[in-house]
Amino acid sequence: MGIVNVTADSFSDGGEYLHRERAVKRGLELRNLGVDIIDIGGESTRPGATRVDPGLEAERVVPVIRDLASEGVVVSVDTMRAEVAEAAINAGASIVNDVSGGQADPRMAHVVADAGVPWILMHWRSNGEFVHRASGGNDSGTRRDGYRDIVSEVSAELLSQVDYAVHAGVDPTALILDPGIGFAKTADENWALLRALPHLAGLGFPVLVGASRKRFLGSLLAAADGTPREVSERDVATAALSALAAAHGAWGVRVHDAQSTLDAVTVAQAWQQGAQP
Ligand code: PMM
Repeated sequence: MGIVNVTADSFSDGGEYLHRERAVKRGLELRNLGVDIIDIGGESTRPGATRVDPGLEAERVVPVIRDLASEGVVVSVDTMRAEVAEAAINAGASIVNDVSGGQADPRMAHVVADAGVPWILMHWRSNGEFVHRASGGNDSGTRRDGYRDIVSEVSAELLSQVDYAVHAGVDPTALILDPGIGFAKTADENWALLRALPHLAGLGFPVLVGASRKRFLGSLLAAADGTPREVSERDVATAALSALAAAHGAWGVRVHDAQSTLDAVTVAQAWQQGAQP
């Protein structure tokens, strides 16, 4: 999954694709490289970001989605709002990527159920609110409380989000789970979840991993004086993580730089098969 944020303030590509033509060009570029799904978002979830008006969010994403879908691109819409998801689906989006996992908007489950599209349920302990903490970096959301056992708690919470979705009429085969790397989680918690990917994949749903350029990679690769690695210098680490995620059961990885991840995933595939894929 390739990321195109049609926002002014996303931590990595904020402002770069705010204009329709540039966003569409980037989406086509990613597709032509071999990316399967282009994820279009119109609202940043970075700490300190202010929520955008729903009308503006839709205005940002809908024209881009319409243009990409008309070129045959498979598009997911990254939104927590049912009205934006609905407009995006009408414009040709075929997947809803909801970082609130259905908690932010009670109407979302119905929109997804009616449209019959796949729904990515991400884990984010944010009490269903869009909470921010101006703490720098890109680890989003206020910690509601700590975790005693991150893997079992995130697994149980994801499964309860599944129950909620299924009760609202969503086809369980349309659900994709995402552990929400960097969303109100510490670096150690992120690594524990990544290490537990085979377990998460064993819950019975496809698993998406979104770790691209995130802060814990910056701190992992910090200079000797503790300065985190620049956001723009985290793609090698992201690609390594993509290869490992692919080898440990991920269904997909959500990334900014497509070429490095495509190469890394191809290596992981060849390794697993013991031959060229
Ligand atoms: N991360 C961000 C935004 N959307 N969606 C999913 N499913 N998983 C993620 O980890 C995720 C997401 C924040 O990163 P960005 O600002 O680079 O888009």
